[in-house]
Amino acid sequence: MTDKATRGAGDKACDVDAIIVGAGFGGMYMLHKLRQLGFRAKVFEAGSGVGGTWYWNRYPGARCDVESVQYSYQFCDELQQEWEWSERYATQGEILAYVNHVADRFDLRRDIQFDTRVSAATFDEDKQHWLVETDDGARTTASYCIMALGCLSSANLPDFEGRDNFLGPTYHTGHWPHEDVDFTGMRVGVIGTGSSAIQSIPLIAQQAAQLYVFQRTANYTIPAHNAPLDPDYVRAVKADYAGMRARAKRMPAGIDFKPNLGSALEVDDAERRRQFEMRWALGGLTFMGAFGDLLLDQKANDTAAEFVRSKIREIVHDPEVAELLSPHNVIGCKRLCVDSGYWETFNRDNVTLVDVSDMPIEEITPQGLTVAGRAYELDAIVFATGFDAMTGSLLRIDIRGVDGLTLQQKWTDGPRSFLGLAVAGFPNLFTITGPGSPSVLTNMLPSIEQHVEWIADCLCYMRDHALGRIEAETTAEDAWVAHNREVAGESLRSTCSSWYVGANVPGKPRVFMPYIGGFPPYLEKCAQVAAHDYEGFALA
Ligand code: N01
Repeated sequence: MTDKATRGAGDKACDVDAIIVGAGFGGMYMLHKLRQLGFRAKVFEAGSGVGGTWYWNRYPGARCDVESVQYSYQFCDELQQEWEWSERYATQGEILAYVNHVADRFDLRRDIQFDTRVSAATFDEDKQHWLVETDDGARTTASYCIMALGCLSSANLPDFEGRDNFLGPTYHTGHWPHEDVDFTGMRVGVIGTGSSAIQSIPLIAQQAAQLYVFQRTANYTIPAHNAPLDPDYVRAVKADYAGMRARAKRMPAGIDFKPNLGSALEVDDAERRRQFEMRWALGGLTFMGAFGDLLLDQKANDTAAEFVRSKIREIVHDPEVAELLSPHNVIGCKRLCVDSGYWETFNRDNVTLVDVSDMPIEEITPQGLTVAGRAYELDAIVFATGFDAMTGSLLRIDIRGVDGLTLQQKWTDGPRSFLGLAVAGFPNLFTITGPGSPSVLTNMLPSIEQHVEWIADCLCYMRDHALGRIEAETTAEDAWVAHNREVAGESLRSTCSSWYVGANVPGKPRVFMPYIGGFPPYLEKCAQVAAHDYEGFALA
């Protein structure tokens, strides 16, 4: 046992006070914050560079669907003043340049061990610390273990019959090569029509001789209307960055914009159309802010869905293709996509939409793939098939808590956590934007920063009070899980087969994973827990 005098300050017998897993936005800021507070911290990162999701997702057209001036750190005003975003929606390359700038500016790399994957993390009850094993065979001990794995970082590669038989190159959008991929003159197949596909298809279509898009479920997407940023707008944002950040924190998704809170059903057709046209012209995710009840009332939702279908019919010349592209599920239930020229791409002569909704892809062959007995000859295949979201990256690490309980065992029926920050049975373990927190339903950056700051405050509290162990109480966890389930049930978002509920991964338990109660009440709850001496946690 660690003696009381050394506890809380971080057990000096440990290699470090905190191990952070992942060097994306979460891990980078966590490292910076803990170092500032005098903790010894070390990051393990599987990639060769910083950036997490933006390090891996290099497919053509990859950009953020949250505006660049908001999808950025706010913890350092000098940083947000000095960095210049060039476009309304930043490209993957620009975001990667930004995270590299941050890593340099705060000298983060010296405490990040790249090209190192964490394979196991075990809580040692005698010593009250974590033992973390990495794929280089090393074992590192720490008082705290902080998982900063990202919500969408474990690729979902469906087990298609014959998948490995294909003779040409295959790509997954979430693990795109670092060197340029040139599809010029090729027959390319893209499997999937989620955000990654919707962003990459228009660009792949410009290169490929022939592009086949294999669509299982038609998806909703809103034009980005991306453009270079107006310097006057940037000046205005920078003059009141604090104001924008504060307004964002009062919004359910942590994004500063002006929603219309009225009902879609209480206005006449002309006014409803006017509101949708206005949001369509603005572009992007805030389309769902056209009315306050779009995700609460099926009839209200139907009006938005029909509006988008009418746009598809306007844009896509071939009525049969337009119909096939038209989704008929709840708009906004799966995450809304944001595109640049997606629907228009289906007017190109070299693009063919293949419906695999009723008749799935039968087999991948050496020359391509077959659907409904028809062979599609391909030179390259792009799997835009998404992620084992929110839990995938945590569960592929062998995490063992009290009494040897594994996280896999604990989460057999789906993830359970207190606030998406901690799990009962796993003391001194924190999850940045873990399941049960708003995370993917918000702008990830403020959500990440809030978690990092909450964890950092918690570790300071532990140090100040000479405490060495913090563990979520089962009762607090149960209550939070029940609350999550209740608020999810109030939203149409929980009603469809999305990755939010794990439906895209065969065998995954169906649980609505992110917290849907909104960013402001979540912030309040986290602050309240901390203010009441970490109510809901057992401290020792
Ligand atoms: O993945 P997805 P994604 N046969 O799961 C299809 C974020 N993101 O990488 O809908 C045939 O959405 C699947 O079909 P279905 C964002 O949060 C953000 O595109 O399950 N098809 C679907 O069409 C996003 O939501 C940005 O029927 C199969 C597609 O593959 C999240 O990442 C950009 C199949 C997967 O879509 C995931 O997006 C990109 C099968 N066996 C991503 N299995 C930004 O803009 C799966 N599919 C910030």
